[in-house]
Amino acid sequence: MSEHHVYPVPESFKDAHITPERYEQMYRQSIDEPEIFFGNLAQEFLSWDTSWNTVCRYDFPKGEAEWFSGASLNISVNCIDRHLPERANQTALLWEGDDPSESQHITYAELKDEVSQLANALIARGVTKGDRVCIYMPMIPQAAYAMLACARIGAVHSVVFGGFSPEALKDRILDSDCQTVITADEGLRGGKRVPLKANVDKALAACPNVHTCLVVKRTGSDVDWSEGRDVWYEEFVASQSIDCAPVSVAAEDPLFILYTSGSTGKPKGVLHTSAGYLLQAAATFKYVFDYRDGEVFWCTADVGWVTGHSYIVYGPLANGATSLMFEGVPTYPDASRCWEVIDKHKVSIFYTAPTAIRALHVQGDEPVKRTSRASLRLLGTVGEPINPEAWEWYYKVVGDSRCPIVDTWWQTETGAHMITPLPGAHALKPGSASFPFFGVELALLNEDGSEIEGEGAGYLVVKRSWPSQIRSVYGDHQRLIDTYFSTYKGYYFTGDGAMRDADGYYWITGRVDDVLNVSGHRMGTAEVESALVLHEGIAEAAVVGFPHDIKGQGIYAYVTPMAGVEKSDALFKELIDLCVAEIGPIAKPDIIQWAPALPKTRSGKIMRRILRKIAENELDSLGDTSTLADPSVVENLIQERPQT
Ligand code: 6R9
Repeated sequence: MSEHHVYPVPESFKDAHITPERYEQMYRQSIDEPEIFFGNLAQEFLSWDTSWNTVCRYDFPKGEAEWFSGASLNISVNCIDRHLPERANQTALLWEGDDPSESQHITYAELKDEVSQLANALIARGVTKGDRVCIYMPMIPQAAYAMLACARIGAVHSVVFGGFSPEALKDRILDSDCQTVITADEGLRGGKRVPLKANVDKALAACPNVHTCLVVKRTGSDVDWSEGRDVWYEEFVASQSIDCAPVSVAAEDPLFILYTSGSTGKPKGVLHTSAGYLLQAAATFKYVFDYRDGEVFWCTADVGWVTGHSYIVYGPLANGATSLMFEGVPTYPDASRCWEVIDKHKVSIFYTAPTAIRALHVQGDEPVKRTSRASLRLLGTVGEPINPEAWEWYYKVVGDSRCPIVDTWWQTETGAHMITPLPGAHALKPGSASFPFFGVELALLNEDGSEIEGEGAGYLVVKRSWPSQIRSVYGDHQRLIDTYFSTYKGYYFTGDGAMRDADGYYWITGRVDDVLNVSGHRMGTAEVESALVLHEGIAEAAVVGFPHDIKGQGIYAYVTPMAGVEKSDALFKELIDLCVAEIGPIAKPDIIQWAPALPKTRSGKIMRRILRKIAENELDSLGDTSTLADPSVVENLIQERPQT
């Protein structure tokens, strides 16, 4: 957390949407007079069918929050139709294929037709308001059409990242009882094919309620076909009318479910509703990225994550922006790809994850410097803390010391940005997410729940509701209360630790629970452990994170085989395969250490703190080991630690 450099607001941002004075004034009003502030914001950013009775009502201990209740609107109208008078021929989605020779411009007028036809196709298959639709797609325009088509008819989408395994997909389809799935024959990433339809087939073997599977032809490869259930997207959608009357929904009707990992149990279906979510996605998009009419905005996330929801689809489109959607990976065909795409499409704003920046940084400056990047005006990061070295490289080499970097802290549960610099308002400190967005009231708590004033470090909590707040855990409201509103009564608990410096800047230090952040992907240690112990030769497993140069965090698994089971290379491989099969390739352990036993307290609790220290190779600071049932277990693990 070096505080050596502070980068003032550059001259080119002196006329930004939000200046320092405006930030102070707007932030103060958002806290002192939230009804007025958010009422005005809602008028400015969204188009409504009917107006609200109350701006906000919430009760944290009950896990309740309502924004703009009484009002109604349609999310697809807000993202498409209302822009048509002035933007029919403007590019809404700019798609860049995995293969650099492929790209496509979809105008707002075309987007309306595509979305309406797909919405009619869904209606023809019996999908109605409130039904859940699973979207398991590569990064192609149809993924965005699918989300917006659901929104048009009031159906609830559940996008599942295309890198998840059939097993993980099945769990998610069943948990939210999706009866319709939209997918593609295969995906294409970095020149490799991803067997999406085959994965869906495996998942659906255990999902008898799914009556429809719409399949986009992406690669044209052979796929298995279930007559009656499977429908080719192109044929069926093309035969539909391009007119589909949008269904007006209540502000608090659900818009989507998105599964995310927590410290315990299976992933949770985070439920977001309509108006509040769209309002914060839209307002943060405009203010945080200082978006100007006509600019090309590029967020490299996958639509399978919340970042793709809020900053590829909903935030940009609600603002009538041009949003670039990229099918591939930053290193294919080579490490220049991102910068070439920026030049090709004249991208003004580029938003990516620290893990991608680190992966490109190790390739050196040349792949960057051989491109111009003259169109770039602003850079952003999201997903994990960014180390100051990566920040400086991003700033100096990628941005030519010209573009501010917005380091945006937020979560699947928060729906949109919560802590971030505003590029026209705040001097930047590398590694700091800086200040709360409008309406976000933060606190840092001590272990005992008391608030820390001024400078200090503690648990990061939010003190009041914000529009894009998680509304429930799908099918299990009690889990919402237990996870977020019970640890510290009266607060939303983020699961992150943070530090506040003397100037009031926030520095996120990372998760304080058993959640890993591997290349910006959230994963519960418990999920990986459950996968490992599925193996009949394994008695017990404990998983922790360790610092990884590129991924931020790597997965370190301590595995105890059953007595008599050989610790072979074959077993090692079977365990890796199990993690891939149960969760997906992102869950592959980086290190597996055979552990004759795990360090436990006398009451039998695994002492993860010690396992974390061994994984981090911080053997001198194991801390208090006096409660260990058998200290020799730790000695053994240290001696047998694989060299990393
Ligand atoms: C948007 C997203 C949320 C967790 C969050 C925190 C970490 C996200 C960060 C950051 C430091 C940032 N995180 N942004 N940590 N600085 N700018 O990533 O959502 O996948 O739910 O992850 O990611 O630990 O709690 P999600």
